[in-house]
Amino acid sequence: LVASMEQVEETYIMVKPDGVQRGLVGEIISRFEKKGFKLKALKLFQCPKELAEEHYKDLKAKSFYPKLIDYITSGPVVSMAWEGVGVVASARKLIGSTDPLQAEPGTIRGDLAVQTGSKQICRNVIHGSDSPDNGKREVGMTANIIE
Ligand code: RTP
Repeated sequence: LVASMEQVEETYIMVKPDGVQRGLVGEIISRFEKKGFKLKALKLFQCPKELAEEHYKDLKAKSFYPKLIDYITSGPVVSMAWEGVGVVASARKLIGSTDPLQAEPGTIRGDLAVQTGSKQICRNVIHGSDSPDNGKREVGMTANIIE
């Protein structure tokens, strides 16, 4: 376990449309920079439906999937590749729990997001890869689709 934490990894971080619209991009970048991770790539773009579907293909069977695709394609996102030792797990800790109401203070979701309504898809400001393999996959996928 200790050995795997010492790997230099890459993670895919995406500021979701609510985060971009609310002007949280600078704050989010600042948190990753201050932690000591290295920014490798960054792009603002409107996520095409096909990329959103590919990105969230594992969630296709979920009841919230159609709303999730609508949410992610509803406005520009900022996609980033961040590099560092143990960056995948560390980024998930910096981001906090999926539900902003459950996310601890001090985390990005805990500090910067609330739930907007009981019937709303969870608008939680940011995405971070959940494994080193998915980090590579998601960074590569975005690089291939956007120039
Ligand atoms: P992410 O992949 O975006 O970092 O999020 P996660 O691992 O924390 O959560 P996941 O279960 O993979 O869900 C992906 C995104 O779908 C939205 N969601 N809404 N019941 C709901 O309203 C609901 N459940 C999931 C969130 O935006 C979540 O981040």
